[in-house]
Amino acid sequence: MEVEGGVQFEDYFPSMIERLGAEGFIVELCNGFHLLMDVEKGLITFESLRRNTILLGLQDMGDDELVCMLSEGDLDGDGALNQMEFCILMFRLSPGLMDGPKQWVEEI
Ligand SMILES: [Ca+2]
Repeated sequence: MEVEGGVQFEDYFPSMIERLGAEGFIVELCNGFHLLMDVEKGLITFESLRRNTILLGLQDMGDDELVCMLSEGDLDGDGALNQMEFCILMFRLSPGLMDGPKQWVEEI
């Protein structure tokens, strides 16, 4: 996943979907997950997120925002994001990107 410094999600994702198509976008999301995750746990934790946000050009995000992002995306309440939770969160952070994000979420 290549991100220029300071690019925001809302600017970045629509053009990415346009370029890659929905399927390619999902592949990129999975790549993003692997960039951000804690390798030993296979999950995105606060620590792994904080360590790796710079890779996504999100180094300006504060701890509060990271905590918020984690709690927003954490569906099973274990305090970390697994791959599915991360993908769902990314879709939710990108409102109006696709016609059927909910449908897609139900399929996985
Ligand atoms: Ca979780």
